Amino acid sequence: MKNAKLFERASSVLPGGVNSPVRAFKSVGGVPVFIEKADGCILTDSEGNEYIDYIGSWGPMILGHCHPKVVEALQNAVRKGTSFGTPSENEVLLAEEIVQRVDSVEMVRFVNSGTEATMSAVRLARAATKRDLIIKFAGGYHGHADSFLISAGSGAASLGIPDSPGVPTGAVKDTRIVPYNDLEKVELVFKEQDGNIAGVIVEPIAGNMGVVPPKPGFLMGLRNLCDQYGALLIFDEVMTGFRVARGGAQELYSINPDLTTFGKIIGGGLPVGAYGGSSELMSLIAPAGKVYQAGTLSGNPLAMTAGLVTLQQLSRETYAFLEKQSANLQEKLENTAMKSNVSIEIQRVGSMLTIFFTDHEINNIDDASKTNHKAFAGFFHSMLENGIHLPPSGYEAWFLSAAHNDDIIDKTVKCAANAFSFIERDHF
Ligand code: KE4
Repeated sequence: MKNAKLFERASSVLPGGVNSPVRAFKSVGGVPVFIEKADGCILTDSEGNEYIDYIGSWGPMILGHCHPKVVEALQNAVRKGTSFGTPSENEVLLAEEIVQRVDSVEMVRFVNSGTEATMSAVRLARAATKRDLIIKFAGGYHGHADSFLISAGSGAASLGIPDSPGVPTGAVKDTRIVPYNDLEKVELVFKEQDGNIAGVIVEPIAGNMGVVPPKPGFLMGLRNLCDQYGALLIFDEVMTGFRVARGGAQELYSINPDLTTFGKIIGGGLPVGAYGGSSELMSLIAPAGKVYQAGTLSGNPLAMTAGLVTLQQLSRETYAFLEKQSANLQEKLENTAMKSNVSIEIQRVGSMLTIFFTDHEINNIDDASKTNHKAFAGFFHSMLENGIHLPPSGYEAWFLSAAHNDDIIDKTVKCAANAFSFIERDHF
């Protein structure tokens, strides 16, 4: 009952009872649970119920919650102060850690969210090229800055409001939308707008329409078109950065973008975003250059500490473990669904995956929107009742952590077997 009472109180002081729309369970129905604490891959709600966590705070908790080294480092850091508004050593150390891992990045600027990172990267691309137009992909989600809120994914897609009221036409007149994985349409826009495109912003692996990997040649095609027409390629790696490989999606696909945005994992659960690229490009950013961007809490010492220790724990062995566990989960879920005659398509890259209730491959937001979201909602609640907390939307990615061991995977699959037979029996 406490969850319901908390949600009732929350709903009178917070819009929709939450601080981010997707958390409100709108697309799956029901009352969200209020999490009181977490450890490893286990969440505990306000009523003491435990859940295996596949939200992972939407990506940051790749090590699992309360990793001892992160907790210890934060405890030491907090005793030295929470924010100075001055340079501090850990922001240098974290920047060096990112630069060392991502070949295309020589310099970074820290901000406080993925949204700030993407809006700043787009401003920089426009300043560097002296052009205005940006290409984004339908179902791509780059945060809630005005110019991105058309055909947006994630919570916007979940709520069926990919275009938001309050966004003036002027803010989106310079944004062109193209279907994900459709290189021909991108080339068409470049031809039509020759010399006016400042950049292309893309999730190198889409994670906000559910997980939709790039088709072979798609990312290289974008790289070549940007080179041909003098535009900048911006990889939005807020989700994929340090998630799918030690150097992110750009390491996985061996593509060097001009700019990269980061978030989530680099904060280890505290609010951080970042954008980076060549020293030449980044030196256009104030105070080195004239492109203005600022932030009271940018480079916050606690967030830098949590991010630094998290990245330092992410060894190649950790990524190998995450790949093994995630592949094992995928295979067992596919076999279990088959036994229940439920058609699913699991799309996965590394330790991020989505179950689509459909019988074919998903390549863009249109495909994703035609999958059976009612079945997902039924599956979601059956899993939640059995102690598995999935992301509350069929347009989101599940995230595994280093704490998802074999017993956790087996318990997940066992609960999924019940959930699939519930779906099959009730013919969602
Ligand atoms: P934030 O402003 O939420 O830190 O980051 C925005 C963002 C930018 N780029 C990508 C690729 C992202 O996935 C995100 C945010 N991701 C969503 C989850 N799909 C955040 C969850 C939420 O909105 O509550």
